[in-house]
Amino acid sequence: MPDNRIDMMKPVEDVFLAVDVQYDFMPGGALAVAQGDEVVPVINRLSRAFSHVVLTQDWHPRAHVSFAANHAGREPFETMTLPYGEQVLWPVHCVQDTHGAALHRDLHVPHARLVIRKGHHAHVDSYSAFLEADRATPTGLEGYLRNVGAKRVWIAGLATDYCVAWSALDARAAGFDVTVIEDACRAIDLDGSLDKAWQDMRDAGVRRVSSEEILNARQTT
Ligand code: VGL
Ligand code: ZN
Repeated sequence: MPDNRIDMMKPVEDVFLAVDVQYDFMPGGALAVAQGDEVVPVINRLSRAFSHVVLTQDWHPRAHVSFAANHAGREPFETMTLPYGEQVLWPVHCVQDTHGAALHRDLHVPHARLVIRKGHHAHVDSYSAFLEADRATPTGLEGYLRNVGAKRVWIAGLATDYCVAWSALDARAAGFDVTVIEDACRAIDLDGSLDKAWQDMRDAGVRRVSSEEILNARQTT
């Protein structure tokens, strides 16, 4: 007899989160990350090893509080105290609906199911894909991941020491098992930020692996 039941699909326990693979973080972009473009083919390969992929996109209004240009007399890469804490002031980057905010055209993840856009509130930044920099406003990603049955979150992208690290720390705080894939990330490295990020991630129990370890273990090319 044919089985006509509509079953719930198996929950997806492993989710690959590819962070901010956008033109403004590529060489020549407004907030260029050295060798940022080198992560694209690695992320494409990794994506094929996961049935569930989520992408993030830094997505700021032009009047965003994180832009040095929006503070008289301030220069990019200075820090400033804002109501929610210390904020690095960045060059204008990833402005909503501009080329710089677009995902790299060579990023091929046709099966990505969700794109989380973050940093869209003019007065709050959001390095993390989970919680904005006020440390109070959720993006919704935690609820989404829980809802689909995720247990382990695998993270790669740009930049290691900002959006990747903050996302990894918040994913841990939310109770997920978290792994950062080092060679599928590149860093900004401002005043020791990269060393600090790895230290914080290690202290929080974030695992650090190479893409080769995953691709070998998951038998995918
Ligand atoms: C990022 C700085 C400002 C990132 C985003 O994607 O790591 N860094 N906005
Ligand atoms: Zn940003």
